[in-house]
Amino acid sequence: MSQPQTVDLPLAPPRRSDAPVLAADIVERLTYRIGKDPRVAERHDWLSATILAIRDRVIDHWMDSTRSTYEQEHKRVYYLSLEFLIGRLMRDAVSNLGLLEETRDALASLGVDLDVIAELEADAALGNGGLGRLAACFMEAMASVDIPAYGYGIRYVNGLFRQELHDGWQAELPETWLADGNPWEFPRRESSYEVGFGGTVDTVGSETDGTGRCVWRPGERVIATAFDTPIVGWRGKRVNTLRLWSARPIDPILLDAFNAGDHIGALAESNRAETLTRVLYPADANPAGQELRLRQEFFFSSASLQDILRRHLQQYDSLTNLADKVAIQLNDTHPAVAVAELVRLLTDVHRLDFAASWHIARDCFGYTNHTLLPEALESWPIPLFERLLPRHMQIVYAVNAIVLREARAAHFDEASIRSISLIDESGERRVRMGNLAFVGSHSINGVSQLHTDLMKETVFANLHRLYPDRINAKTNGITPRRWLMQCNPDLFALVRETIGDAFMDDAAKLVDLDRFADDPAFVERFSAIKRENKVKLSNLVARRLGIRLDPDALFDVQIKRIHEYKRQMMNIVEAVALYDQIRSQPDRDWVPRVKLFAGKAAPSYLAAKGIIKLINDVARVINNDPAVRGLLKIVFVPNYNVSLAEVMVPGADLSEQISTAGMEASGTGNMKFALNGALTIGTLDGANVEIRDQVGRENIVIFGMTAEEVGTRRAEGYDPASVIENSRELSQALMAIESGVFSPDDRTRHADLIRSVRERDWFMLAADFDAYAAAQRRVDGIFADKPAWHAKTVRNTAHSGWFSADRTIREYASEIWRAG
Ligand code: B1H
Repeated sequence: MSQPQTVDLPLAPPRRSDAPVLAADIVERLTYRIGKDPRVAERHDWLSATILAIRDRVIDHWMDSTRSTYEQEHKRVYYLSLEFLIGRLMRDAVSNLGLLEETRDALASLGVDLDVIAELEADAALGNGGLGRLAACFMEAMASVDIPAYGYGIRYVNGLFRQELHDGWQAELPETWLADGNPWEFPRRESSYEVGFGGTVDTVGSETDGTGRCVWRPGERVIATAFDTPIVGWRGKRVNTLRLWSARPIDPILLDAFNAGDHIGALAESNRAETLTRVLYPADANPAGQELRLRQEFFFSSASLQDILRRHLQQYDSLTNLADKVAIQLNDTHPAVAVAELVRLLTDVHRLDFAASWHIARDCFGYTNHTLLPEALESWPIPLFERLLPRHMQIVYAVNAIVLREARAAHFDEASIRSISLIDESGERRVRMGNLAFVGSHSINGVSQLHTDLMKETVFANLHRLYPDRINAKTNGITPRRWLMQCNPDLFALVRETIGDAFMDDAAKLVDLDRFADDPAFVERFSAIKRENKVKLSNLVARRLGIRLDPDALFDVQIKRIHEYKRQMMNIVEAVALYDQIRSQPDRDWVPRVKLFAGKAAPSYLAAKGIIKLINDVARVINNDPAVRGLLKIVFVPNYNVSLAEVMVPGADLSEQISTAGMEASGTGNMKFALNGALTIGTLDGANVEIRDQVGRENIVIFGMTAEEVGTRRAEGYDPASVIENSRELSQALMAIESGVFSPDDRTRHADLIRSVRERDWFMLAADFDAYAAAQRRVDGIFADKPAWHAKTVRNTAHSGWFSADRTIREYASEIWRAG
């Protein structure tokens, strides 16, 4: 698209977009592109036709953006991520183009409801959780702050599995988002690259006269083909490209084998290639460690780098200025092998010398770390790495030699040197991808201030000592377009009416709402909108689960991946304790509460799946106990995804952010809730700390141990049994669960889960339990005092502007990428 033009071809004239023109365009697309008579068109036909009409408007801006980057020789940013959790795109595109009203009116004139057809769009779930959603928010924010950027990832045919509940247990079903076609993607046959695996490394030329170099001869090759999706920035200012790679075989079918009767063998190579980009690994925060995963990582890293170098060479004809024009951000270590691949491409293919290649690579790369959980740090067994990527193995060793030499020169002791090494020699020898990403990058960032501080003290302590200027904090952000404007249009309209339009381009201006927090007329409207959003959420729950909710109850929401460190278990145990109290003290003025949960468990994570079943078991008993008189309801909404979050976040009163301090790197759901006027109940973990700083301590409910206290407590030898003994509420709740009160059909079902709390309690549920329960009663107290509650919710919205991804992206751009 950025080809220099030799003949002056005419450009398409700009398009009008008032409602009548849009309506005519939609009918035109419906007729000639979809091939449907408007009189018999179904709702999904109208959706496709609408997307096509909108898409044309997107394309106009897309081409302008690409052309201007080229002409002005701007630096390009490349965001490499194995996950992009984008969700639906139509409302995003329409709204960012400023065509929401026009499109709504156009469709209405055709007898079609925009909100109804919007629900039919597939939810693209090419990610697991926060890391993937962050990549999606960043794509939209980079376009919004006018940074020329490309996202690179994999076009998984099957994204994250669909979750069903079968008798309260999670069941995983394939997600087929591409089944009805994908109108947003453009296949780019011309952008195809070979990616190799295995084989041998030869040396050609002569070592002595300097012509010697390595040539990797892969034993296996596949083709990576690009599929582009345009990402529209706010006000259509810029449209960037999300380029996802799909694998296909070099020979689709081995005809000789087929003709000889080997019909399966003839397709083996083809199946092998297609398997590469078939499914997203569903493990969040603990890597799969399988060969196919390493193949996926290399496949998309190599294709992306070949594409980056081709684009750069075509424009600048030289690679020596690569780092001036290219910034590559590694989204965690999943693309860390790109460090070795770039060095290989520069030396072996483009014939730069090794030292120059190494410096260029480091100047191009930045690495974002998203977790400190030891089990989540990627490393690959040397035999596997060497077999699949023999040349990269050599490069890793060569780089390691440089790093270790620098450490020795700095007088590091042997233990420090061992921890810095790219090779873990403590057991089976492995390549440490975190260390590779670190040494291959000029910037290494954490995703909140606390997480960054902990990075410096823990996993990267010695690398930080050797390279003290590299680690920096970039607190995550969320796009306020999707997470306020689009998901909460009534609140958005109220804010706009109240403080004007400035916050639409600068979310920090939301602070102007602060002075309305005690204005009764404003507060009444603000809370009426919250109630309306709770009604919408209740309707969804009634439709999907047949459970009726009281929209005046406190909606207490925990939605995120199911993980022991996130402590959904602490939440459900607290529900059991509350249930016990409601039954024993029926006459207290209990605040009616609905505890809503949603989230997926990694299919192989048995403890997490046990927690889902526990929640559902507890829900069944509590929801059906007449003694509770509706004062407490428990709901697990199945198949959590971006679209469900868009309903649950605006409908929440209370946001549960209760991870064991030091374990949640940032969290981003926490920001979405605060922006939509929910109060946080949370530990001082990840970005909760910064949420407290922004909204003020009076407007958030913090409880429990700090990260430091967790560390000390563990070091001292933590004994959960004695803690449990000293808490009557906790003991009783644990005993009830373990004795089968909630699982009469299988009384010992939850025994293992409870035993792990009693015996080890690595996530310190017991240590924080009483503080958590007390914090919940504080929440009840505030909720009962309506003016106080509402003032706090307004202040949460008013002070959440800093968590706009635009702010985060500007920090990356100025401090890491030097772009834009
Ligand atoms: C986060 C992951 C993650 N951290 C491995 N790490 C994966 C690790 O498939 N894998 O192998 C997938 C995902 N995800 C999350 O990133 C953090 O837990 C959140 O705290 C953080 O907000 C989010 C975005 O930075």
